[in-house]
Amino acid sequence: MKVCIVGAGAMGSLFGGRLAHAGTDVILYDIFAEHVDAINREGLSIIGLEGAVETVRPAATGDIHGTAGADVYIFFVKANATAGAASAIALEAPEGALAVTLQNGLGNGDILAAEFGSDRTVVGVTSQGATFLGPGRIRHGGTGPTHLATISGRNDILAPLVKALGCAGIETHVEPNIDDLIWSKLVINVGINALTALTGFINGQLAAYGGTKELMELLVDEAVAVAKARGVTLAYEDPVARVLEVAHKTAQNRSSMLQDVDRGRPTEIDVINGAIVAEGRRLAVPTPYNRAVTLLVRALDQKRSREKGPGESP
Ligand code: KPL
Repeated sequence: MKVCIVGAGAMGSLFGGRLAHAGTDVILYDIFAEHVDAINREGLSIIGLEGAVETVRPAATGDIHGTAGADVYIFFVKANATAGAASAIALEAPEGALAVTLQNGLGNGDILAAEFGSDRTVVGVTSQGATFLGPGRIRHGGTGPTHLATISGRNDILAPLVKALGCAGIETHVEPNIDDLIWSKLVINVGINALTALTGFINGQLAAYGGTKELMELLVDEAVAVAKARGVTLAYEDPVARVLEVAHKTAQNRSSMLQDVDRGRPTEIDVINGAIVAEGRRLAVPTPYNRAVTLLVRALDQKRSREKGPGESP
């Protein structure tokens, strides 16, 4: 089986690196030329959970034609790049190849399904964590299960991918109620990501200050009300307690949204808190706090893109 990772940032490099290490034929695709060059020149260094450094040698490319011929395409690009990447990859992918999203937020599966068809589109959620350290270098920050399902419900076709991921040390399960798990992860991101992006706090600091802790609870309560109106069953009893637990367990993390702000890249606010606002509007559930943080993070995004000016790369 050949796997193409579309978007080889921290998480894409982790999945691609682990798969390559276990003997799967992997190609990492990314537009960050220094990262691609470093991997092809010196390999990909992964600082493991216990601190040991392992260097693996997946092939990497910045050329879209280099992605041709894979059996599985796993998308890890930022949400605002999904549509462009999906339409470009669909031209290279063989008939019958699977398109998998393990990205944050809502809506990526629908974008992939529009290009690849619902039979070939796989949505999922992962509890793995990784941080990008620099070209050719990542840190594996946390581990946990990964769950997958096809949009069409034809989950038998997932067996080879589940096996390959398992062999790579990425515990993976097929989960028919994947929407519940995607929402369960979304609620966590709703409570943590925007607040860290706005304050510059690492995850663990959110609970240490009254203002951020209270706002976290308000954001999560709104998301839970929207999830209930949509008929979602969350994977935990007490959502606020769960978000606080994740913030505690990932205390030293700079959330993915804070890392985007750090690096001057557009954030995923519209598929996280913005998605709660959009779903809330559709289901007549008020979401004023999520709307407020969405507007603030969008303003940060706009400020950064104005400062950067046209034509500058991220
Ligand atoms: O998923 C995450 C992210 O940063 O996007 C959390 C769980 C908040 C960990 O940082």
